[in-house]
Amino acid sequence: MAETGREGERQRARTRRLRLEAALRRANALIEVVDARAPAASRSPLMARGRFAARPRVVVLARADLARPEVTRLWLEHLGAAGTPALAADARAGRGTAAVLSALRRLRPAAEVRAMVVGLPNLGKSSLVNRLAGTARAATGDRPGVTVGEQWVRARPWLLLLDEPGVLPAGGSPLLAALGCLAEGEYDPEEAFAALWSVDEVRAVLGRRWPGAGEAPTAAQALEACARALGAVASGGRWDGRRAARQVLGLFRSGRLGRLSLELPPSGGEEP
Ligand SMILES: Nc1nc2c(ncn2[C@@H]2O[C@H](COP(=O)(O)OP(=O)(O)OP(=O)(O)O)[C@@H](O)[C@H]2O)c(=O)[nH]1
Ligand SMILES: [Mg+2]
Repeated sequence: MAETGREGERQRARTRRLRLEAALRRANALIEVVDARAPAASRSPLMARGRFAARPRVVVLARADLARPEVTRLWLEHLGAAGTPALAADARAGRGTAAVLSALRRLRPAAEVRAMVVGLPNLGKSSLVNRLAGTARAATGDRPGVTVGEQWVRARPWLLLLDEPGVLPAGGSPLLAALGCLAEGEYDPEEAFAALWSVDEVRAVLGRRWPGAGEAPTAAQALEACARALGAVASGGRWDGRRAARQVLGLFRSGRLGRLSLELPPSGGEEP
């Protein structure tokens, strides 16, 4: 049974890859969208593969309003030093999107740019398409899986954008779940909490907010401290870890824990 599930997942991943590769033939550029809070972990593994790796691109660090500006700056320097035009954007407020347009124009100054927008689910790809086009043509929503089919949007006389559904690496990961890339029911909230808690800066923020959550020796004990502070109690008076984890994840995703970056760029000059 488990084997069948894994086989099914492999098949679906293959189908998605083939569909994206087919779409790529009609595009001459990529807008690679990553999460500014974790630009390496949220990078689609597909982007390092042959056909995708060779395509001229602009990397957009999306949801930059939720990341620490000084860390985002380090990422932009790191990616820029590796030769990739990289920009930070907040597609909800429209910040940074004019610079994305200029970078796209510079990719192919004399030709029509047909840019495919790719990245993990729920990072704000469709919101970015709408901002670049100055319309609300692409459907957006506060959960992964809103875009279901591909859609070309004319953004400028010289620019066509291809909005694509988000593609997750097989199996996802607790960190990607914490970032909001996995649908409810497809991940364990307590594991996603543990992934967040393992980041020093997040631990410090949690500890300042809820006594015991920062210095607890394990993620489970930290979660218990959060559950007590949040009043997340299940029937029988036991603390409710799942509920507390969901609440903390919600606070993190909406920025109510403050601006947080989960990764620093590597010190060398290579791409993430
Ligand atoms: N804080 C913040 N939220 C954003 C930003 N861009 C988009 N969002 C929100 O993130 C959610 C997902 O946005 P979408 O544009 O639908 O994301 P997507 O990548 O197209 O998602 P899928 O189509 O499901 O893969 C929405 O609730 C947006 O309002 C941003 O820069 N900052
Ligand atoms: Mg979308």
